[in-house]
Amino acid sequence: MEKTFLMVKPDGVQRGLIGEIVKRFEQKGFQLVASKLMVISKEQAEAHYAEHNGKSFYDELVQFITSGPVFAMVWQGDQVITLSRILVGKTNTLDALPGTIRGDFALHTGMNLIHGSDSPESAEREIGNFFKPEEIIEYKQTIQDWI
Ligand code: RTP
Ligand code: MG
Repeated sequence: MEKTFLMVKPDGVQRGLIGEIVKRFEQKGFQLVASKLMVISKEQAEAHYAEHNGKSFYDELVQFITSGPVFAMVWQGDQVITLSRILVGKTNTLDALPGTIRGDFALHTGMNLIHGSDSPESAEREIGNFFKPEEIIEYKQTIQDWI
């Protein structure tokens, strides 16, 4: 079953949106298999956003993502990588449609509440950057039979 890494960023934690965000993925039918509130180290942040190293917003991005607790999660389900990016919404505030998490709650491109892996390779790398294998809980969820 496909897995993805999703993370409520420091602005989402501060705004009390963890529950709202978790609710949306639960209601879609995905299965939560790991989660924790944590403060990301600078090294972890740099590894996570390595693809953006050198861009104008990189330093600000690393500073922001390490500025307070994040809520890191692994979710599982059919096409969860692509479908969760649709639930998240577009990166640019002006493109993030109502009905998406960013469209409903985010005002700024830099502070956009949530991260989601963008490919199977990113998902595997990001899950490994934030979770030990034993922190991921595989369990039978009967609702999956009805989705
Ligand atoms: P994320 O990686 O956080 O899920 O977001 P994303 O795929 O939608 O966007 P990405 O292009 O990977 O950019 C990573 C994060 O960098 C910040 N950003 N700021 N000021 C800017 O032009 C700018 N562009 C990107 C955002 O926080 C974005 O989520
Ligand atoms: Mg990205």
